[in-house]
Amino acid sequence: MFELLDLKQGSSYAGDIDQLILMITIITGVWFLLTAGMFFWLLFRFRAKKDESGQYVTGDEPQLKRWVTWPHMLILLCDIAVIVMAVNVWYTVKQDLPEADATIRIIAQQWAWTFVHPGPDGELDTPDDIRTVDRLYLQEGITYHYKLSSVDVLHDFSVPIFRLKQDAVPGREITGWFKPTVQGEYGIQCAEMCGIGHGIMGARLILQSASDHEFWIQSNSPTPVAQVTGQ
Ligand SMILES: [Cu+2]
Repeated sequence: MFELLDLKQGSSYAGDIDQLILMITIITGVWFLLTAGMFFWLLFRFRAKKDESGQYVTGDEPQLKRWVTWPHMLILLCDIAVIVMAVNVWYTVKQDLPEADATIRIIAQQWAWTFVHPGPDGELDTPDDIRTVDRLYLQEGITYHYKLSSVDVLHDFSVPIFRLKQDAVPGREITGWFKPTVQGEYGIQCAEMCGIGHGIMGARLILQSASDHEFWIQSNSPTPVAQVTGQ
């Protein structure tokens, strides 16, 4: 279904989030059809007729109360099912932190994204780090940790293909993770109103194969490997 809509899933947990949203849509959709159907059936069944006056119903009678109590119980059961599924997915995406193969830094500001990629040494916060603006280069198939911060106001790092959204809060460094699963070029956007330039605060995500990414790192590192390793 998601393939038909061309909603490409680009991270290891994108499918879980889509499943959850689909389940919620189905559950609420079924209840919507049931209640709307019942409503119109009652309108038709008890429509005004000649020589018949309306009946006043308080709803206190047990045989009438059932029509409220039973659907109420069933909806509570659906609520519990949705909560269990949602907490499960939330734990995977936001609470759990699988071991990282690489770590990047994401810095939000009005109105651009700065990305800091580890250089040839694979370590962040070393002289060979590669800084880019509005272009994030990642390798598919490996697990990343990101360290997200903001230098001014609230922003939100949103990557639709990952189904990821994370607020950037001034004064805090927020650590999260993702594992890209496809190659290609995709959109990144700011998903928190952050001032007059909010609408243009987009960036590009370039997901590369291992060899392409290695080539990108080697050709963009500000410091030659020899200087860093002392060889
Ligand atoms: Cu913003």
